[in-house]
Amino acid sequence: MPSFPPPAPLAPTPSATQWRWQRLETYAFVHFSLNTYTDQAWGYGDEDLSLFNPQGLDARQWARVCRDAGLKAIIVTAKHHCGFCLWPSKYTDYSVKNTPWKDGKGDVVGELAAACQEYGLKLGIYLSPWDRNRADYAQPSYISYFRQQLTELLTNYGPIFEIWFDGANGGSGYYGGAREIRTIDPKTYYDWPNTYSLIRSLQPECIIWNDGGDRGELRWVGTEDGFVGETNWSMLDSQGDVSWAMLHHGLPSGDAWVAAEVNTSIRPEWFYHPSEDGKVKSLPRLLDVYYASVGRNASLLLNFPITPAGLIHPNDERAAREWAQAIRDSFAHDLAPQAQVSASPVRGGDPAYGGARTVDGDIDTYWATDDGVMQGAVTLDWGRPTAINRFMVEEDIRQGQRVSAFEVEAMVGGAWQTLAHGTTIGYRRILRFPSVAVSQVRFSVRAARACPMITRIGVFNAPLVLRPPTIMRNQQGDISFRTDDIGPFVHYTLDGSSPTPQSPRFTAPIPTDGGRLDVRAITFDPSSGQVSPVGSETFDLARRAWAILDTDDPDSLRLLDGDPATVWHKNNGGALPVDLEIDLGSQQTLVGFRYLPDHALWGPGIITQYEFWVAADLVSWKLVSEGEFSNIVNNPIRQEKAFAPVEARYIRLRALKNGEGNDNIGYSNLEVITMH
Ligand code: FUL
Repeated sequence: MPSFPPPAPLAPTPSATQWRWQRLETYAFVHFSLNTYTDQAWGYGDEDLSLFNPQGLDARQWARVCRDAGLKAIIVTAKHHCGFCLWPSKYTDYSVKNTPWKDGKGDVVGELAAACQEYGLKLGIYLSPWDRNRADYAQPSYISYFRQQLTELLTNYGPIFEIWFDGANGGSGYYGGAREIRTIDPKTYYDWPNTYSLIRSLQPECIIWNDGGDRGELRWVGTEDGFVGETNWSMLDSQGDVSWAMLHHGLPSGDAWVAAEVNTSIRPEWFYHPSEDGKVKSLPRLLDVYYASVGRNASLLLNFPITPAGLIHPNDERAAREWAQAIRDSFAHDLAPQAQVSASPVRGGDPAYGGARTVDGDIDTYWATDDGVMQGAVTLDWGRPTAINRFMVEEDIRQGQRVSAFEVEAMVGGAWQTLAHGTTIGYRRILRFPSVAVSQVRFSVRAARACPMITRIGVFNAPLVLRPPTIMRNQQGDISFRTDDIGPFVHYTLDGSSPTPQSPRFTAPIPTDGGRLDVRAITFDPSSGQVSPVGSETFDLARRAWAILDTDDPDSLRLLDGDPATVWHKNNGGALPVDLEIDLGSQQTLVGFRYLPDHALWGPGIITQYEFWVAADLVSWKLVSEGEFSNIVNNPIRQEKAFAPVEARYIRLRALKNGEGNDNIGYSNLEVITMH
């Protein structure tokens, strides 16, 4: 028992619900709807109900995979933007009850609720505020409908731990046959305060996520790519607008506790698309997501697209299991409790607040300094060289988030050297660095909002995990690779076969004949013998003879250099549409195109509405594809559109709209797909 009084809490602090939620750390999303059967990211609301027939649906398989992957809950898209309901809602015909599945007697939400209960998981609900099917969307009566549905979902399926209100709102849709664009103001239209009261009355312990016009109890982190800012405060202001930077970093001066939830899909898109079966995130990528979410004071909501049969795909299941195993292996042996631990200064000189409290396995004890003392250090001494490559640290956030700058140093061969710097800590911060043999580690708090309260320090030596290289093809057709790992080699094949360390090693760009290619590559660490997962990319004919028309800006060639890291921007001096016209150099049979936007974090100029035109002669253009790149702003992945075969020499990608509503259009890469 401390003889010296503990520090006073530093407002704001998490509610009991927020604290319970934070301790879940990782949980799952499942995306399943009519989109699953139409290969779409966003259904329009007029999709045929007879398409929905998941003959092999097994919610117990979803729950088993999630439980085995260490995920603590599942949030299901009970209703996505298309308005289709996975439960037999009394208030619409557009639901499972009018599908062939189980003769209309099925209930996906009900089956999942039972499976979650059986596997010890919590259940969460995604209910899209935007409904592209509903005739009265944008009128007041829709809000009653929305609340009736919410009432069904929060009444009939047991405890709901989280409710998810998506931010995508208003726009084009079927709307009961009107087929028009409807605009709403998400701040006023949904009347959130009364919806929140309804939630509280039905499920007082349910946590609210809302990106649809009001502050929830959790926040989106401003990207669907699986990472929050390295600086990540769990606070925001309760009033006023929230900028993207605030979503990504929180606000140290914020007066409300609104912690970060990182949401990302195990594949590029949220719903199932057969073309993504080979695009499941690799183990290194999934580990990056873990370190950039749970390792940065956020929780992780990891999505599994459900297949048309009604299952988590075996590739996704394998990836999730490998990922969970790698996390278990990385943190299996905490070296910190084996060290002699000391701290300076210590609150009131009382050992109840001493350094040893950071390694005692008790989340209710901590190292703390005196009030007003914002700096101090904890030293761990092993007395002999010990290999380490991970440092974990946790604050007692129930007393408020405090630390804003810290440093980790190590005694290496008799001298102190810096291993890593950090800003915020929060619930948990994990730092990675190359393995190094150290005899001591010193963790120093350099700045804080109030005296630091550190509940845990962990030190680990995680197994090395290599990542597949980025595969690129330039305009000439040469192949090259890029790897973030330092030291390992890249080995590749150009014929679609699996590469091994005996395959050719990449040293310089590889010239090719410009034909179609199926390239595969690995990174290989000769010192440990370790090999990365295989990366793969298919390329159409090289773009050797391509010429970008109507520009003499040399930077425009960036959209043909094959490097996803380079971009070119074009505008018309104020007016849309913006056309990108290209001469392919010869007549070809085209069947589709691929567009990679400026996908840097919040890269500007992402095309959301497009037209794709072709011509044989620059005079008689023909429109061959048009529509939206659904969800591309939040998830700026490569878009691929197919169309009926057409002979053409010229192509035009017309940007009708971009994410910002201006005429600045960004292109990282543009390719065509030719018939073969
Ligand atoms: C986004 C939606 O528009 C996507 O389709 C997906 O549901 C994702 C989780 O949220 O905003």
